[in-house]
Amino acid sequence: MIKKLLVANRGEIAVRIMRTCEEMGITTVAVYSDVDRSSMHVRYADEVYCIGPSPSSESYLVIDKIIDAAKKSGADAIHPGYGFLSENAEFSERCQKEGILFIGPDPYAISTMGDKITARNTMIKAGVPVVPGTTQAVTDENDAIEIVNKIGVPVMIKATAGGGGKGMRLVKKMDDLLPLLRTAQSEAKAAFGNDAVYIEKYIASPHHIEFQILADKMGNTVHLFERECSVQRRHQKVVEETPSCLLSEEVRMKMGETAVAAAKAVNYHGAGTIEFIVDDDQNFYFLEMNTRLQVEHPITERVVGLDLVKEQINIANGLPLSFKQEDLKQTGHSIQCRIYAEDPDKNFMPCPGIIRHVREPHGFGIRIDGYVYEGFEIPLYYDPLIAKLIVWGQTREDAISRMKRALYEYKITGIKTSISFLERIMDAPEFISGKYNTHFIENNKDFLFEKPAEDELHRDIVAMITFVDYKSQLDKTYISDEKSGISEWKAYGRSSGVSRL
Ligand code: MV4
Repeated sequence: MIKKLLVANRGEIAVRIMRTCEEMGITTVAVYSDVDRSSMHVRYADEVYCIGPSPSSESYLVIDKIIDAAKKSGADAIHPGYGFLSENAEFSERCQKEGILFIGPDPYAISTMGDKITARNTMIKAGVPVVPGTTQAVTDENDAIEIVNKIGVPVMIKATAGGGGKGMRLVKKMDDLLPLLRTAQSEAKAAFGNDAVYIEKYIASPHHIEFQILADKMGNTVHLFERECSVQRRHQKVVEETPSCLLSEEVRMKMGETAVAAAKAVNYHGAGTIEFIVDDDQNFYFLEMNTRLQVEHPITERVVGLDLVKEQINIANGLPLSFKQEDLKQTGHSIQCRIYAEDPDKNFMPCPGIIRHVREPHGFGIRIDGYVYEGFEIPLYYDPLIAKLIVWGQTREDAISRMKRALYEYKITGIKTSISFLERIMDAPEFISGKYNTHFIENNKDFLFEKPAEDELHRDIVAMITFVDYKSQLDKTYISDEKSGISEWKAYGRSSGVSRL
C-alpha cells in the first residue's frame, strides 16, 4: 500500500492532491523550482525537495530530477497531476523501471492515445465513432487533394502528435488546402518533432463534451458521466459544467457506454477522460483521450459524490472499484470557473505579481481549489491559473445564481484576474439559456467585453476601495454593532449602498 507519495506538480493541483493524501494518511513529498520556494504546495507537504531553476524545462519537466527526489525521499508513488509529465509515456515507463507506482495508466495507453492517428484507428477497431477522415498520415499532396475532394470542404488538418487544438488548421476552400497542409506539417515538425498530419471532416459549431472514466486493474470500467466544456478561449477551457444541457438521457447513456468501450480498447486503468465533439443533432464523435486527471474534475466529484484522487490512489494500490455503473448517478448541477492571473481588458495578457488581498467566497455549495495567499508572488514561468471556483446547486439556475454570488464575493487585489470576465459569462443570455457551443465567446464578444458604463465603473472603484479600506480596518480591530446585529462584513455588500460589481 502507498505510504509516501511525491506530487510531481505545483500550484492548485499539487495542493489538491496533497489534501486527499492527508485524509488517507499518506505522507506527501513536494518538488519545487527556485521561484516556487514559498508556494503553497511546498508549505503543505511533509517533505520538500528543490529540483532547480524556475523554467519548467529545467525543473518540473526533468524526469531524472523527479525520479531522484522520489528515490531520496523513499516515495513509493508519484502523482503527476495534469500538464508537465502527466501524459509522458517515457516517464510512466521510468517509474515502472524504478519500482515507483505511477498514479496513472501504463505507458501503452499513454502512447496509444498520445498519437492521434493511432488513437483514431484503435477507436475505429473498437466501434467508437470517429469523425470521417483519414486513418493514416497525409504525406502526398495529390493524395490530400483526392481525400478532400471525397470528404468535401471544410476539413480540419490535425497533427498526429498534437492535441488540445495544437497544430490544427481549418481548410474552408480547396485552394487553401496545399498551403495550409504545408504550414500544418512544418508547425508540427517544429512543435512536436513529428510532421505527420491527418485530415478530418470539419464538424461545424460543435459542443466539446467529455466523459470521465474510472477503471481498476481488474478490468472494471465505469463512466462518471459528462462535462460540458464548450466555453473555451483559444482551446483553453474557461467554464465547465455538468450535466450538459444538450444531452438527452438516451444519448448520455450511449456516450457513456462508448467512453467505456474506448477505455477498454486500450486496457485502461486509472482516471481518464474521453473527449467528444457533438453536433446540434447530438451526433457524437471521438476526439481524443486524456490519460490524466483533468483540471475540471471537481465538478464531476461534486455531482457524482466521489474523490477522484482517492479513487486513483486506490486503483494504483490494486484495489477494485467499490461501486458498479448502476450505483452511480448525477445529483444536482455543478459549474467550475477557472480564475486566471490575466487581464481581460488586455487580451488576457498574463499578469503575474504579488497578491495584496484575498477574500474568498464561502457557504453552502462552494469549493475553491487554489494556491494563492496574501503576499504570494505569482511566478511568470507557469500557466497563470490561480484558482478554480466550483459551485453546486440543486438545479442549473441555482448553480448559476450561486456562481454569480461567489464571483461577486471573490476579491483578489494586487494583480489583474479574469473574475470580471467570468461574471459577464454568467450574465450572458446565451450561457444562461444553456444553448451554447464552442463558438460561445466569439459569438458573444460584444456582450462579454462591453466596457462598463461610467457609473458602473465608479461603483466598482468604490466597492474596491471600500473592500480594501475595510480590510485594512479589520486588520486593526473588528467592529460590530451587536444591537443591530450588523457586522462590518456587510461594509462591502449591498447594505453600504455599494451595488453589485
Ligand atoms: C475538431 C472540431 C471540429 N471538427 N475536429 C480538437 C482539439 C480540441 N481541443 C478541439 N478540437 C476540435 N476538433 C473536427 N473534425 C472542433 C474542435 C474544437 C475547436 C476547434 C477550434 C476552436 C475551438 C474549438 C473548441 C472545441 C473543439
